[in-house]
Amino acid sequence: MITMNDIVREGNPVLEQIAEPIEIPISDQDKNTLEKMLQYLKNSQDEAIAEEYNLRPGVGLAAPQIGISKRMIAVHFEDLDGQLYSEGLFNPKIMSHSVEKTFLSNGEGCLSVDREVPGYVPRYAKITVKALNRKGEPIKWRLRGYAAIVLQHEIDHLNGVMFYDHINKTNPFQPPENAKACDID
Ligand code: LHY
Ligand code: NI
Repeated sequence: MITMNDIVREGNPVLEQIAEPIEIPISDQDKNTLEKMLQYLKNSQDEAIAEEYNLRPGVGLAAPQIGISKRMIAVHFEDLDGQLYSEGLFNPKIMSHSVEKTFLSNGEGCLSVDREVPGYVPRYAKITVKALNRKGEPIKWRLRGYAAIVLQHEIDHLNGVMFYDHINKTNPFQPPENAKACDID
């Protein structure tokens, strides 16, 4: 199983690379890796398991974060209206996005970043994502708010982008233009 020992931290060049597309047909090895990534998220949200194995809770994980420079991500969370997103995605792509932006009022964190980086992270308020799910079937998700934020955070990792790259350096808490805050926890 994946634990925090497998998670690479900022400074590791794999987090700065553009990840390679997954080849079709998807190999059993890639499917296996993605299944393990999703399992990490589920384990990390189970209090007993997380305590036993010292897992930092997460709602999303991208393959470069376990040192694999390939375009796959896993997500496991409920959005603000209770809809469950629990899936592994191959070659996820943002097909379109709103002009309107949003940002988490509490800022973002990252499993690969062992420090707090304060500031608002501007994100598109709505996105449409296409991908292949963990069985290899095509999916299309229309997302807004929190769900849109999480997916943008993870897809950024496939492009070598960290959440703090988006924070305004002179004024980290300057509300982004055209943006409404997204409140969670
Ligand atoms: N995981 C973060 C986590 O805490 C993702 C995240 C996304 C945090 C948006 C906060 C806001 O689950 C990762 O760092 N994955 O890359
Ligand atoms: Ni991250």
